[in-house]
Amino acid sequence: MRRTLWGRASSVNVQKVLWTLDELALDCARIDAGGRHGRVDTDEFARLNPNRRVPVLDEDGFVLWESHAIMRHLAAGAGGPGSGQPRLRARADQWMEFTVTTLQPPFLALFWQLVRLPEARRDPGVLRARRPELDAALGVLDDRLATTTWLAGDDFTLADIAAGSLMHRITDLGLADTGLEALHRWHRALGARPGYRAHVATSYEELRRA
Ligand SMILES: N[C@@H](CCC(=O)N[C@@H](CS)C(=O)NCC(=O)O)C(=O)O
Repeated sequence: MRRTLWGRASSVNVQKVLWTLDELALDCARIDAGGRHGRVDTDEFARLNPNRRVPVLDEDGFVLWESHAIMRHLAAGAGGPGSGQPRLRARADQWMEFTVTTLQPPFLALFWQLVRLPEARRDPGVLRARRPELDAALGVLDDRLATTTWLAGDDFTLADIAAGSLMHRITDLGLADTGLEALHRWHRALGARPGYRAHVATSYEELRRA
């Protein structure tokens, strides 16, 4: 099967898929798209994803967008984490949904304020408003990880990849209180995984605007 992933390696949503591919030991070509690479504005790309967002997976013409859908598809096809264990899979899904609805929105708002927007367009009011939301979400993760090794339980799952893909930038920007001991213990465990080191713990300087 010929598998291609469209998306720039600096995107956290692309990183989630790259890390998943690494965990599953699946081969995949990658085409840079989005950000400074452009391409998402072309008609060709709109036919792949009408939202003009990355990542997009193409498997012999089967085209799929939305990072979490892509991760689940890859894991299901490769007999990855959660396959054949419906409750583990459901618990992992719960934390993946939490990531996309509760953790990622305040993180992205803060990331734009601290990194992506030029100084003149930053708004301290956004930082003040969204920081408590991120703190609350990280507190929920910390409480969970105080009782389990990984987010879904004893096993590493896609939930750890989904939420864990944000952790490099969150900690690098000093947004995770040092008192969140379980969260930091989990983050260190993620750091021992080659896929995290190769695809997530990477520079985001190309995204910075002065
Ligand atoms: N919910 C989507 C979000 C996709 C998304 O917003 N991707 C961003 C990058 S993280 C994007 O394509 N931005 C436009 C660009 O990079 O040019 C997913 O998880 O795949």
